[in-house]
Amino acid sequence: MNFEESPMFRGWAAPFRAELSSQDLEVEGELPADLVGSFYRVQPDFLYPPTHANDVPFNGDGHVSLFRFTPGHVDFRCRYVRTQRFKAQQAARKALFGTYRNRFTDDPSVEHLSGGTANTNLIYHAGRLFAMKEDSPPVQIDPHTLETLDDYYTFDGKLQSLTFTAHPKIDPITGEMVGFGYEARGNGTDDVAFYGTDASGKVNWEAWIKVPYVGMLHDFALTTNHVALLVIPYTADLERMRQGHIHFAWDSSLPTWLGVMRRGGDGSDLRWYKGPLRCATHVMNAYEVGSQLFIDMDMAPGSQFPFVPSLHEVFDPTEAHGRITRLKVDLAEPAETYEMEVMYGEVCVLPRIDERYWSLPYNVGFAPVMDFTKPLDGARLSVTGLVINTWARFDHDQRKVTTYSCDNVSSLQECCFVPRSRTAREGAGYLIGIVNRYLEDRCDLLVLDAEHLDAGPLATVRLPHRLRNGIHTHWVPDWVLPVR
Ligand code: V55
Ligand code: FE
Repeated sequence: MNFEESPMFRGWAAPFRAELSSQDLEVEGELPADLVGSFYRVQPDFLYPPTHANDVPFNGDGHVSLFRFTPGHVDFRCRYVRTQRFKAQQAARKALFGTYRNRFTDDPSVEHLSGGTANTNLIYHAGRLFAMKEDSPPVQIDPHTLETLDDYYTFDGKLQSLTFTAHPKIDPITGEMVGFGYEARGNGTDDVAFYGTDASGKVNWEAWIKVPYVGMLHDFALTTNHVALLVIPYTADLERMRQGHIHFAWDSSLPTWLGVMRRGGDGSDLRWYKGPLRCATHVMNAYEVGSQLFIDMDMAPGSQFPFVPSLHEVFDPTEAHGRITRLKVDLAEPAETYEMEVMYGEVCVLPRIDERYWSLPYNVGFAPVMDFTKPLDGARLSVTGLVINTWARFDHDQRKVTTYSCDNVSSLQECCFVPRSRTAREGAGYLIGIVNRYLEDRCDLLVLDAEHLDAGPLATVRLPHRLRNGIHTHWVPDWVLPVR
């Protein structure tokens, strides 16, 4: 196919395909003097058009942007990640990998290569920056140049899992990074492997478990002493893959399962709590108080990805509306189900926090919101059918919501919280992220005061071109990675 054939890959959604460097982006307003560090983001960006008409945006090649903030200046660069897939296709000058995470549809010449696209998220830990896709090991890239350093990073050979999540978390107390791989012994397998690495990047924990059914495990919950996973019914079935379908199908006949186990253990204490059919991909944060575990996720009644086939019904956009929901279990009780509380009415995706509070009791969250009370313009229709026009801050102690909304010919991408300093109180700092300017075919980067979202941007950093809708973003402060 060519890009024009699918609304998922044409117009605003067309691949960007270029690699650029720009010094001193234009700035309107005032850049805060203490906003110093590196803002990373990644977008899926097909270098060559998909080989299969059923392919999905999640299968694009990882294309990373860096906005480097020094006092008074923002410098930009963007580069493709040189994954094994990217290098093979670049050399062949065409696509060799088939549809989304389906190795049966690949050209036989790439059988021995990793299909990872590194297109989902980035994290900086122990002096290394990783670009990640949940179907493969992390890819290590240079935090200054974005050059690819290791296209298959296995933590010194210790990563036995064939996969590693795009959502590892760093324990702010111990400095450990904890993550996991699902379908860890290959596509369709029910094995999950957890890994911890210490503050120096050495593996210090590995535990293998089995899941009740093979579903998408996009994110996980980390608390001081536990990890938790929610199995949702984007199911992976080798038979369907053999027939040429993408990796997942939404199976609304299945329940969700919340698995909870101790960190550092061998997995034998794993308990499964059943819940109703839900779609929930991202964890805002999780924490424990005594024997109680709290896990905050954006949760929807039905499938949230229209491009993933549903087995039993047609996709319903209203069923895709996710709301921040607190899942609760008390490990001292013999319960077989988890409890749920919908915390806010706002329809949101991609929740974030002040990550100095990862795994700990916390009060402040952020998320892009679809505010249906604001006028929506057709120009802003995203590929998921959801139009993000608002960034919200959630103060859990008062259940208070504060928002910033863009104009009705723009839309917002993921937001990212930047603490004002190493020791600033929770939620004191900036909220930054990309805004799509549809009428100008351009993007800006917005900088807001995270405690005064309703006051509008402090600074608008102008890009001379558009970027695609990205997936996730990651801020690395100057005190972690010096940029001055
Ligand atoms: C997600 C994103 C992916 C993926 C699976 O929920 C799940 C987000 C960008 O790729 O492959
Ligand atoms: Fe994600």
